[in-house]
Amino acid sequence: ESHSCISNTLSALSVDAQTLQNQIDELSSLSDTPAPSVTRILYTEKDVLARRFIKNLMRLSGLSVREDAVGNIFGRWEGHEPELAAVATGSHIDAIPFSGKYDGVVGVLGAIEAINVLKRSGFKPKRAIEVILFTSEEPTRFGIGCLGSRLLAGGEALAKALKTTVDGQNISFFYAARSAGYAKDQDDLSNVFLKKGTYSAFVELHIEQGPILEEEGISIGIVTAIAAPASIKVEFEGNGGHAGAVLMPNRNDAGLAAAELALAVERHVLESGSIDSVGTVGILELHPGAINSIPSKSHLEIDTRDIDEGRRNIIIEKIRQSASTIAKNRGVRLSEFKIINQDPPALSEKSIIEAMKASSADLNLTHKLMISRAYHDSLFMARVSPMGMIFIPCYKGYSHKPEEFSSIDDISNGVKVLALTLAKLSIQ
Ligand code: HGY
Ligand code: MN
Ligand code: MN
Ligand code: MN
Repeated sequence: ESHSCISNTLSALSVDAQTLQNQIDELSSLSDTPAPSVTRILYTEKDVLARRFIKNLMRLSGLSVREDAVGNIFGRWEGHEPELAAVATGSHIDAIPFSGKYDGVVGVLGAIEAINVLKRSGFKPKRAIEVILFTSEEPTRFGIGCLGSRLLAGGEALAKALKTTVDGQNISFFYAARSAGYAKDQDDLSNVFLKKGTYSAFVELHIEQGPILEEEGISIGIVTAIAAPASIKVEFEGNGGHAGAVLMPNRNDAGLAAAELALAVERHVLESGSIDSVGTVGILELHPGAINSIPSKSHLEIDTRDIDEGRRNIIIEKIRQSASTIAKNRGVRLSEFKIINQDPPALSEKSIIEAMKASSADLNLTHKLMISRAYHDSLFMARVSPMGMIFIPCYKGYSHKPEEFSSIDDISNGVKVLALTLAKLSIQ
């Protein structure tokens, strides 16, 4: 029964590419910055509109929709054995400032279309299939990435920290969540944690955000592991003063301390001995930020990752060491050195890798095993469910910028591999 039903599913897989492209374009217009850039930040008015757009598409696909206290949204296609653990898929639709329109979106709209593809083919799921829109994968507003999936994976420390978390405008997490219609009647987020065994598998479709698939002319990436991300917040404080009147020997310039630490991050990463180590200072703010005032305060946020957790942790300790050495040498105060997150890598489940390989082969699509250097909600879903990721090529590997692009053919290939993989996992 399982083999025949899959093979007739195979022959009838058809993606409504035009509609999917229209949905991607329409969703990208729900943005706080002008096209071709997309900016869509957690719990903002554009985010709420985008959620409504997705919930409507879920309902049009016959999915029953529920939302949890922080706005993770679940669209469920009931299976004929509803008591079995469901198969899940999904991604995010929040977008960092001035980014692109495919990161995350392909894995949400593509997942809904994968359900439509299976319905059109006459497939009937044994295990229910759920599409998850994770409430916020990007760290933009509250400084922590994968906020929704971390909570689903049982993030006790995060649930506690969110009670006192505020954004850059001093708006509290709960105030923002309530303004978007969530967190109505409780400050206790433990009911967001998924019960053990809720899902038998989780598979995320995502653009590669790297150049390999396009360079090698390969249609599908099968992710074997997701690199270990970490982020650090640092503040230096000095006396500041008049840019003209304070002579150089009398200065303790917090801005130069920040600049020196940023270069130290690069040095520690490059001396790690591996091309897999990366480090970025994506935020560097100087206070008061006036040309003729010596910075009295500097704020940096450091992102460092590696596929090898131990090597990444060595880099973090070297950065910590450099921050205090620089502070001492320059006579500034290291007023904050805070590790925001320091996560282990995640490995994909063997059986899901096999299902994704078989689906790509069934569809005569070239495919290769690869690691994900970007993190994803899958990194945390892997803590509560067997996990797998499907990558599609994207133009020159561009991502987190407006030039991000994936062709509708590549997206359709990804949707078909996702559909077939979900079908195989659902009848297991
Ligand atoms: O930064 C990341 O890896 C993800 O795209 N938020
Ligand atoms: Mn991203
Ligand atoms: Mn993403
Ligand atoms: Mn990501």
